[in-house]
Amino acid sequence: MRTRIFTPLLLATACSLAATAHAAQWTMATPYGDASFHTQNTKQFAEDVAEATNGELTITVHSGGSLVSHGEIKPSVRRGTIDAGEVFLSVLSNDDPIFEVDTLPGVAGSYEDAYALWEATKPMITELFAYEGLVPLYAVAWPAQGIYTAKPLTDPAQFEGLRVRAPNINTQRFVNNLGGSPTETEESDIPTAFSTGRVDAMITSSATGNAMAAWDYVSDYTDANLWLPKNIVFMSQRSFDRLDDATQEALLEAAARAEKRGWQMSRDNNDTSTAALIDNGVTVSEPNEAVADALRAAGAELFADWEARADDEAKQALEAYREQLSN
Ligand code: PCA
Repeated sequence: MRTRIFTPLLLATACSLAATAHAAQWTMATPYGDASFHTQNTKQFAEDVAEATNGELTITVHSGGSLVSHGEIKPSVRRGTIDAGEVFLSVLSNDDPIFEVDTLPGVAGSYEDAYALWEATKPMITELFAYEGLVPLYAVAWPAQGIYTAKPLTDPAQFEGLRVRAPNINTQRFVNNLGGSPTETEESDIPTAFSTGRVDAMITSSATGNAMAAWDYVSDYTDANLWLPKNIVFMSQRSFDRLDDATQEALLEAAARAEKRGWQMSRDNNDTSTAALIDNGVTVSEPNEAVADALRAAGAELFADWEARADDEAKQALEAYREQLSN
């Protein structure tokens, strides 16, 4: 019986099966839709990987939460149900306050500073991911966060009772500090939240305001430059370990390129999105002094709250970032 296996035909079949089994096909999920520059960057990353590995690794990106909901993306990669994922980093804040250090006002208010903050906190974030069998691939900032309202925001008293959509817990705390009433809503649910009257205002970027056609439900964007929060793209260590050395190398190299490209896309998108908001009739302005003071006070409270929860390692990472800035 055994000799039969070595007939030429069977041998050929076995070889082609081995070749097929060798090529890896990964599944990846992101909560953000195709209108988001993050998703465009991630899809480009997947294309780059396929090209650089000659198809040895193909990554199918399921966007807009179509495969896995935002909250389930990290657990799914951890369990191995999917190989890779993208999330808004600060939604992981329940695991550790370091994940929301990029949603604190007064820490990093420019792309340069936001990138330096990423570099300073990356070792700790990588270590925390490693405990869960996960490996960060790249992270990219959103444009700075501001406030969308249905009338000009001229007086901090307008925050009183205002129902404000926020993308994470920290932003909800910030809204509370301002006297508003926050609700956490996924980006893709923003239009429904407004059309059903669940929210009056939202905190997000020019990019999301543009992608979600903010002009359909608000009139004003106060470009408050609150903070530049990031998305993080990561993979399962187990999936990575199954790849051969050359494929691993090509994947990491494509990730480095995606990070670089993504930060540039974010800057460019901020310009085009701000222009699109204006073109569609949204009034874009900077906060007046009274509003800026209120935002500063709410931010100081938010920061004190973070400091009370963060451990020494997180505070040291923030310190390292600050030292780097002063050099
Ligand atoms: N857009 C995403 C996250 C931050 C941003 O600018 C959102 O609002 O959900």
